[in-house]
Amino acid sequence: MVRKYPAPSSACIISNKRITVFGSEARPFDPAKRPEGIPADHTHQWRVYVKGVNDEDISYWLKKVQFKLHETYAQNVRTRDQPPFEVAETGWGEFEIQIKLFFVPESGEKPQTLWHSLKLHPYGPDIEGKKERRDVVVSQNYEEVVFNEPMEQFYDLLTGGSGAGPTQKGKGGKNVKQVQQQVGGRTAEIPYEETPKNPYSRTTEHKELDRLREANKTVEQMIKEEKERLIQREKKLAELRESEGLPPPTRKK
Ligand code: SLL
Repeated sequence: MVRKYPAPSSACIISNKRITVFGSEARPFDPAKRPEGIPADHTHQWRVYVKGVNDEDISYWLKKVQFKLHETYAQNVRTRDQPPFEVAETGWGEFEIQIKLFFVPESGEKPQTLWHSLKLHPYGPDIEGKKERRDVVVSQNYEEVVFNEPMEQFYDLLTGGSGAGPTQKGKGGKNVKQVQQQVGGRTAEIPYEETPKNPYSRTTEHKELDRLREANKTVEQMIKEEKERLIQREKKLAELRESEGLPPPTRKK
């Protein structure tokens, strides 16, 4: 029988989170230095990857990654069962890449699917400059993986333990504090500060949250501006219609 820990209360659930970084890097070929053997219609080289924050090792909980490329690629499902979890390719077009994460069996977790939009062409500010310099086009995201009810062995893996995990007999209801005491101060909670062995900490988590909040603000600002533009356009449209003697536009419900 597989013994599980009592489900932690929601206040303690952060103990079981891990972050992955996934994304792509692409660069157009220099026409003067095209590598040999690349199909003539291929314009870019690129790679898609899954890795840890600050390149930390994640193979103790991530077992394998399956990348599903566009059907125009031969053998479009590419599996990597050890780091680096990445696929390097060349091509001509952008597409959605399905990334399936498979966890170590001890985790008891089902595979998790992510999607990544492969970006070949520069975006954001100074597109022309980026094209001219043939800058690398990076598109990167973060995904939080939550291990809901880590089993004993896996708890040890997550906490870097030696297998001397809690030994209390079954019976749910023990709170997490007790579990922590029984493992001699080791904890599955995220430490406050990073250490060389564990670059993921609450500090990095907070930094990441700050970054997300900033990104959110930018998006909200963009939406606001877009709404204002829309209002202006509607006004203009109403004016034009009026000058043509047409009735004012009716709003779609
Ligand atoms: C597009 N919907 O039309 C996308 C599809 C597919 C890109 C992009 C394949 C290279 C090869 C390749 O670059 N596919 O021929 O092996 O933009």
